[in-house]
Order: sequence, then C-alpha cells, then structure tokens
Amino acid sequence: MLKHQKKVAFITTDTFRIAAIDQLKTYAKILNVPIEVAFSVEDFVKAKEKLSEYDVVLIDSAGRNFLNQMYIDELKKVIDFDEEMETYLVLSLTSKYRDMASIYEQFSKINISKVIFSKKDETLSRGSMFNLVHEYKVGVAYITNGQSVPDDIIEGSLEEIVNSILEVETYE
Ligand SMILES: Nc1nc2c(ncn2[C@@H]2O[C@H](COP(=O)(O)OP(=O)(O)OP(=O)(O)O)[C@@H](O)[C@H]2O)c(=O)[nH]1
Ligand SMILES: [Mg+2]
Repeated sequence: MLKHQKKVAFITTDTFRIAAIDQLKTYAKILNVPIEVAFSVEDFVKAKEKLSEYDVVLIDSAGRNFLNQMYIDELKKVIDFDEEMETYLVLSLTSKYRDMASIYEQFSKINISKVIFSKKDETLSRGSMFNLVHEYKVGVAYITNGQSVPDDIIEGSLEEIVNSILEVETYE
C-alpha cells in the first residue's frame, strides 16, 4: 500500500483469540483500509465478493496448535482455499526444527505457496531456514526480524537467508 499504491483490504477469520479482531481492526484503521470478519465459509465468500475490487486482500487466520490435524481441518471450514489465493505458513525461528517440519507436513492438505520465518532477531540458530527449504523445496516469502511494522519485514531472498545463517551475531 505504501510502496506500490495498491488497494489493500483485510479479511480476518481469527475469531478465537481474545481481542484478535480488535487488534486487526486497529491496524486497518491506522492504514485506512477495510476489514471484514468471517466466522464461516459463507461469511468468507461474501467478504471476498465485497472486496473483489481490491488489488490485494490479506486474510488472517487463528494461530492454533497445528501439530494437531483437527485445527488444520477447522481452517477449511472457514476459508475457501482457491486457485488464486497464495497461502503463507508463518513459522517462528525460535521453534525447534523437528516441530517446524512436522507442522509444515501437517499442512500438506492445504497448498502452502511459501513460508514466512518470524523472530529471526530472537534466536542465534537460523539453520532451520536452510533445512526446511532444502527438505521440502519450499520458497520463503518473508523473514521477520523484529517488532517494527513494516521495517522488520524483509523479503526472503537467497542472499538474505545465506547472510542470516552465516552472520555471527551476539547480543552480549
Ligand atoms: N522480536 C520479534 N517479535 C515478533 C516478530 N514477529 C512477531 N513478533 C511479535 O510476536 C507477537 C505475536 O505476533 P502476532 O503477529 O500476533 O502472531 P500470530 O502468529 O498472529 O499469533 P496468533 O494469531 O495468536 O497465533 C507480537 O508481540 C509481535 O510483535 C519478530 O520477527 N521478532
Ligand atoms: Mg494472529
């Protein structure tokens, strides 16, 4: 929106976490973009039609324990995953690799376009970025490196990944 003057809108399906809707509504208000809340697939389809004129519609979903397949099935009860949608799975780099890999595998029922690695600044072990990309041949959309939006959201280029892994950084 800021860089490319695109018309942006939000749909949130996170009706689980307390105040999740209010939080995203506040973001929407700051950016002056519309937001629709979807509790069901019917709401979701209606919201999508309502926002069909927008260039980019960002859809948020609730964070759950995705080691449990039940929660992945629940996502499909609210979001109408279709061809034109790109789906990004956000994985925190502070997680253990084994759990990140299991969660990625759990999502095989949903077509994950790319992953986003978050919290690079909160860990000195970044090798899991390479492991995941190498093991599953999945692309990286973004890497997040702190709490400033949008400054700490970095495009997940090959160079960025290599530098993140090789750089020696300490917080002492
Ligand atoms: N230090 C740091 N904090 C981050 C980063 N990304 C997100 N956070 C913080 O982590 C917290 C949770 O971020 P959210 O964006 O709410 O995470 P979420 O995955 O949507 O959470 P749920 O919807 O509850 O699953 C917030 O306080 C963010 O500011 C990051 O790259 N570095
Ligand atoms: Mg969230």
